[in-house]
Amino acid sequence: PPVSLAEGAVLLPGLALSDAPALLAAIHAIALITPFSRMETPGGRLMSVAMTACGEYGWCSDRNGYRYTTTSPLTGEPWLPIPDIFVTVVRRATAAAGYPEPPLQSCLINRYEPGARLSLHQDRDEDAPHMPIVSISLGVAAIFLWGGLHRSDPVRRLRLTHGDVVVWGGPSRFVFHGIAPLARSSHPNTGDCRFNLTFRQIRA
Ligand code: MD5
Ligand code: FE
Repeated sequence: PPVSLAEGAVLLPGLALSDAPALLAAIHAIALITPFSRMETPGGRLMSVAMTACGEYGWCSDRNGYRYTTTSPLTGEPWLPIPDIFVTVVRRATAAAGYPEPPLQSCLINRYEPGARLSLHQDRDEDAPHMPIVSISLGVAAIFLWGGLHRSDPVRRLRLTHGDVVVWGGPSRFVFHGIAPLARSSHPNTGDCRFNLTFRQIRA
């Protein structure tokens, strides 16, 4: 059953569980064409999370900043279309969370290896604040860090496991969040990795 985390934020435990093998197969197929890479931050550091994307827009970082692009900086080609199985799960999740429209302009694919982390941040590179973000967790469980609208607000910890889906909308769309360093562990479907799919609307 859906778990309300905060206003606008809904955890859907295991919503993607039965589709996880197909989601992972699609991730691997995308990565054959548009490989995972560890991008550089504007500050010159290499991110520990490896990323690729699909959809009309993909998120990119380099020395010049963060932005959404319509082509992969690695291949120079347009990002691949979002696979049907992704669309199916995102529609199911947004409907279950009570949102009228699924965010399907961009899918960021994050790969966490042991020790990889995402430090506390807000997602502010999109121009569609009214649209929720849908996040699907696959593989090794992670501790999601989940703060408030100010960086100094207290941070809660939420364990996200294989097949969990979270819809972040309304006032929860702009909370500070991150992922604690991934534990060295293994999952039957992903080895020692965690994958996260994040779906967003980028342009109003
Ligand atoms: C992850 N990725 O597990 C997370 C899932 C990212 C990122 O944070 O930016 O790639 S998305 C979690 C999220 C997104 C937007 C808002 C909130 C959480 N939130 O309000 O807590 O790799
Ligand atoms: Fe984020």
